[in-house]
Amino acid sequence: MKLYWSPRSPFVRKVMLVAHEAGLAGRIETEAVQVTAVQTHSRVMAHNPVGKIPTLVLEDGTAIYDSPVICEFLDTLHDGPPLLPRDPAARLRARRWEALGDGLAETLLVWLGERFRQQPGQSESRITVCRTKLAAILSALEGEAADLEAAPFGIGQAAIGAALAYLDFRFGDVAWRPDHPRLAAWHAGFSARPSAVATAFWDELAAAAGTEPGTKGR
Ligand SMILES: N[C@@H](CCC(=O)N[C@@H](CS)C(=O)NCC(=O)O)C(=O)O
Repeated sequence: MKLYWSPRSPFVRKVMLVAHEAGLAGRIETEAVQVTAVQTHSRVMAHNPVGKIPTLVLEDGTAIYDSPVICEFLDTLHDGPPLLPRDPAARLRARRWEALGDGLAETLLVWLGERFRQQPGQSESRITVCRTKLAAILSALEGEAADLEAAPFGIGQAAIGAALAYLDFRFGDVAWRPDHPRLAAWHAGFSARPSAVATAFWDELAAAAGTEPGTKGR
């Protein structure tokens, strides 16, 4: 199976985290593509009319998107501990955690989009909304850090771990750790997992241009 992929996408990273945790990474061929809110990619569009990554294409041509659906599919392909809990209450909580992580990633992508916009087109009010949401999400996650630590690693931790790593990757000036010590401790443990090490973000565009991550390309 082939995954349309980028080393700079939090949603792609969530899928790859799940693939590594499930022992499936070796079965996934990746094709690097660049898609943004202002740039489509013909091969991604051919499989996914929404034009977003991650998009997974199976051997028989079946396309699977978006990241929650891909993760649910991958979880059916292995016999290890499930990434989506079978117990309904635990599953509901894992899905909510996934929504929190994905919501954080979406918020950061909107913020990044504003940052790329040239002045005077930049929307201060949009950036303020992103900051407000970021503060609220971090506060909610700080309150759940003990549960994130105690629960078996799953889809929720993958989404939240990827989104917090994206915060560090794109917004290194946001010092979120001092006010969220339990979440910071949990994230340190997440970052040390082999799956997290294997899927680290990488901004090849900024590297090629000799600039900081987040100043070129999405
Ligand atoms: N809900 C989607 C979101 C995926 C997403 O927004 N991906 C970004 C890259 S990080 C993208 O493809 N952006 C292109 C666009 O906005 O058209 C998912 O969970 O897979």
